[in-house]
Amino acid sequence: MIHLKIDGECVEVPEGTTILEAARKLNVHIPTLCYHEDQAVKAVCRICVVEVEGQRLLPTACNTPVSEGMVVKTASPKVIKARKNVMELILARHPQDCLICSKNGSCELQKVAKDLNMNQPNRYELTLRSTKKDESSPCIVRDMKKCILCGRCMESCGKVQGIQVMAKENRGFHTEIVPPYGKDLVDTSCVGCGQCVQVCPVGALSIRDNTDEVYRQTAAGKTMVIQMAPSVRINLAEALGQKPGTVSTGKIVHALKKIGFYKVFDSDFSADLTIMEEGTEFLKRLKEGGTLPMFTSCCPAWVKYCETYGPDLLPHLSTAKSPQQMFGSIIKTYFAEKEGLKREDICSVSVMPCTAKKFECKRPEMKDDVDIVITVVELAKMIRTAGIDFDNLEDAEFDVPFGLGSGAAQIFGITGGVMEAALRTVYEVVTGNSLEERLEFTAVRGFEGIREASLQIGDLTVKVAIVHGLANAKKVLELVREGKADYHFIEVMSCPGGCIGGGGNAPTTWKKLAARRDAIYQEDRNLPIRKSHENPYVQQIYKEFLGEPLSEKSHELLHTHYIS
Ligand code: HC0
Ligand code: SF4
Ligand code: SF4
Repeated sequence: MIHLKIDGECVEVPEGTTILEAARKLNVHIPTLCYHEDQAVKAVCRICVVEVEGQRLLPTACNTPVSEGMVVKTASPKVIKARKNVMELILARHPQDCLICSKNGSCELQKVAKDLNMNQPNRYELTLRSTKKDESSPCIVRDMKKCILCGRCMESCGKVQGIQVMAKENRGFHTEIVPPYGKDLVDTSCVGCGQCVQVCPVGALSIRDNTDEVYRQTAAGKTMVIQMAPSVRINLAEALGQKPGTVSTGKIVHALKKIGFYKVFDSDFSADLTIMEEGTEFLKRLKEGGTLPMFTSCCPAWVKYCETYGPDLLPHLSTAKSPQQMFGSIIKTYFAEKEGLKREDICSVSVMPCTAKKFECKRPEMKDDVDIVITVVELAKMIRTAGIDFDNLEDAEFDVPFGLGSGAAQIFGITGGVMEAALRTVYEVVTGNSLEERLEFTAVRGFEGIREASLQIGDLTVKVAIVHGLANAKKVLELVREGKADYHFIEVMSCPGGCIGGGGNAPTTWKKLAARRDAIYQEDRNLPIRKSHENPYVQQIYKEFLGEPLSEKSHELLHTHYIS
């Protein structure tokens, strides 16, 4: 163990600990910008400089290991002067339009500047990068004038997703982080997952904002209908400042009503519908010798990835649409008919933890089933704009008949959840036995990037794999290609942790993901119905409208095809 003093306080830490980590142990705050707790240390921004007794130069706390007897000052006049100088240099290349920036209020640069009390005019002339704003993607907006070159986005896209859409180009003063050959984002292999947005400390990468469209359609007199994804109830309160894992289902429903939605429905309903279709498709493939392993198809970033990097493997993808799109189809047909409305009278909105869902709803084969997707972050902004006192809002109930989902649907939002939901139903359908207290398939749970499990279902040993993060998916695709993956069923979600870690949420860390995970599993346990096939409204819609899973009508409305 190493003993040192930070700002006069003694601390004992293991060898190899950095000054930053040791300071955090003492709750001493050292500002950071390029540093991110889940990423490799980069030490490029230099805002975390500290003073170490006996050293003339100021080391960066994020990458300097502690040593025995070290005496550190984290906020001496010399340190503050140096940090202000670093900040002046950053601000000399950063637009000062904070009031109209998407990151206003949650910008890490803004916070560090405020904490540093930058109260003097900048000594350096403002010289912005000349890059144009890239609004080509339906999911993400790039405004590289605001980039501070921290490199976090490159690590998320490259290491977590294995895609590397953006890279550093040019040198020194002219350095930029850009897609290859000056391409617009929409012309690259970007899958729209938003993981780069998640880690961007400033407004250089932001979620495409579709909130104005919601206001426009409401003002135009459309019948506004919204569906809420499983993770939204877990993550929305956090985006409004509550602690991670604060569930606020009823308050969100109430807020959406106040904002002007005629019907507020639950995507958990259509997640149950997905299990009926996807589970039946899986059993059909098993029985009839169809293409296996079957891949889940509810994550649009994964679907796009598969289309781009594994076109030879597209027959493995389930043809089931995602719950978002299944719901869209039902709203514009069955619901419209019941309400005596034409499809064009309805504006079908969804609130999702996901940026890629904005792209999914625009795929031509999805028609206009879902007109607008807003993310958790956008809904949080709408709630603030409407002046709603969210914390003190009474709970309200979802509308019927699409306001009821099972616990199985609820866990769709976490990695392994779609698989677990499918297994609950497939097990009971195949064996005819009730799962009772063995309902929780803990073998498919966890945060390891690739997990596998074998389960006995009747006479069959079903082998499944669960993958999150596309860099992991890449490895599994390779195994399938080489014929080395003896799985029957593979779940892939692009975002670390699944949708609870989606790009449309407030910034995520593994620590926050653990709290969101505990909340989502608790929600499952709280629900009276925990298996998709037991959802009475799902049973009713098959009886009244769809017939049975994989019927002609189901194929027409609930299934899709892929484009290589
Ligand atoms: Fe997900 Fe979904 S669970 S993708 O992870 O399948 O976005 O939360 O809404 O569609 O239901 C996201 C979350 C959804 C869909 C569902 C699935
Ligand atoms: Fe990469 Fe995803 Fe960002 Fe696209 S959205 S650049 S794929 S991290
Ligand atoms: Fe969207 Fe979920 Fe896929 Fe992430 S894992 S891209 S949030 S559907």
